[in-house]
Amino acid sequence: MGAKSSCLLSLDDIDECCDLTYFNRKDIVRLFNRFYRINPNIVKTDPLSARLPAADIFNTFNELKYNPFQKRLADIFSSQNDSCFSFEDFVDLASAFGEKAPPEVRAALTFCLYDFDNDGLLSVADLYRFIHDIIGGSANQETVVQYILNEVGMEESSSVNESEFLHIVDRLPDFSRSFKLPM
Ligand SMILES: [Ca+2]
Repeated sequence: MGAKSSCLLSLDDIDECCDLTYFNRKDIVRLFNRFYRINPNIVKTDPLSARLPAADIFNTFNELKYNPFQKRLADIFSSQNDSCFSFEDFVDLASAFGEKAPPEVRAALTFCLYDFDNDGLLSVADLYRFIHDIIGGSANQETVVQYILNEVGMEESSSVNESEFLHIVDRLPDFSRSFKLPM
């Protein structure tokens, strides 16, 4: 059944996905097959618009299963804000974190992940939220926050906007190698 799932997308559908992402036709078909296999009965009713719980997708993909940002990813990429992904939502996520995405695209997405209160600024409050939600409560929060502030040259009272953040990660040699999610 899964082997035939790519027939559910028209060539126009596939090309549209290619136009909107960093994927080629082969990538789109491969990702669709993986998406389809999560719940064939639902996906075949409306291949492009059917929505699957983000949690089901995260649990199916080893690349996402242990990602500490699952909730943030669901918040950012669920186009209906319902913690579910259509195939297009899922492809948007895979593309933005994919190996073919330019580093500045991944950096912008990373900024969104860290901006927990979605106010367009990375603030000390976001850093505390990051440590609490992602690293875990056992960390010495103030020490970690101070370390990060020192590393990025931020004052305790200041915040960083997206372009400043992009400038910061541009100086991090490991950034373009890390923060990838090849699927
Ligand atoms: Ca913020």
